[in-house]
Amino acid sequence: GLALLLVGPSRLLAQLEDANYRYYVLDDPSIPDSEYDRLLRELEQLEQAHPELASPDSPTHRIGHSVQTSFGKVKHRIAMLSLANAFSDEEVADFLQRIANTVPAEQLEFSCEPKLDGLAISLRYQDGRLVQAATRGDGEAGEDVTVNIRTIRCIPLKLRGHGYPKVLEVRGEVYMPRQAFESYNQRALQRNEKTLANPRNGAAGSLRQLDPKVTASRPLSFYAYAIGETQGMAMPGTHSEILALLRVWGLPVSAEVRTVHGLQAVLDYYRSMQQRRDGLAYDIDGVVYKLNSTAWQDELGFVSRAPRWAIAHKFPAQEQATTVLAIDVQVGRTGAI
Ligand code: D41
Repeated sequence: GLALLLVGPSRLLAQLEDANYRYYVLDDPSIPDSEYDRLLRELEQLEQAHPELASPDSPTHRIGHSVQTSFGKVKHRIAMLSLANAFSDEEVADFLQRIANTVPAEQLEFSCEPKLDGLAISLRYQDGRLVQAATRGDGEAGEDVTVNIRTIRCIPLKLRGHGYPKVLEVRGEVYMPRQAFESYNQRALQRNEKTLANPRNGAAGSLRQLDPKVTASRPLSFYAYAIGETQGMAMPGTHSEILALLRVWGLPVSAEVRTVHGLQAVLDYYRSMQQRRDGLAYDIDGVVYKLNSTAWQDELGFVSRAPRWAIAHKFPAQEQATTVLAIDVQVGRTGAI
């Protein structure tokens, strides 16, 4: 009996973590949602009966109880840089040319990624456990949104496996998938609640909630796109290998990431993402090119808080300012305007 109890929660926990990984990171679900919910309820019951066996990293502990009065401040150990923008092929060509002045031609390899329209955050893992999550803020310091971030189901509370560094900071974007945004607003309308203006505002507003229960009710998601501080392990020498490792450790990375060589190839990536834009599950406002070699990244450094080795190639804006020319008011049969 005792042996079963000891094994019970940790086996269930492993099953739930595995199901989560297959669903959110590999995009290849292993069990139906109903089975996941059944396992979660089983774990809940076991933990209620034997609280001493419950792990703080259990999926039953994603939502904390405390409502905060404000967010603490977090100084980033490594600044979160901003991204320079390119609005045309010529500006991208200039960006590559500047790099080519320093970097040999055969090293002009770029990791290309969609540029998600969300909110940049930094996750800090210590010994594989999520200990802190902070917004980007001004890049030097942000706000402590740990309790809110913990409610996002695709963000692992514990890293997978054993090969991760003692300290690992993961940078990425919190976003609201388009379909989830639509469903959320439909429900809000039915209940006479406030709707969200757009997925980006939805993501930002949801993380700014002082009550984690409110954040938990918002359909948020996350993609990792960089690392910050690491301790206790040498990281690979290319950005694409780093992303691949983050994925192994259980972090969601966009399936659209590609490694390509040279100007023509990055522009081809831009065109193909532009074509596929409407079919993606999330809003993007462009793509990002990052020089793949971290040694050459370090060599290039940064100017005015933006790395010289990365650039955002923006799509033409879809939202435009406009002028209302006239409003025609009609009076209905019942007198309603
Ligand atoms: O998808 C994004 N919004 C995105 C943002 C991305 N895919 N990559 C990014 N990479 C960086 C560097 C190169 C500085 C690590 C970023 C951002 N930065 C970024 N997000 C907000 C400010 C900067």
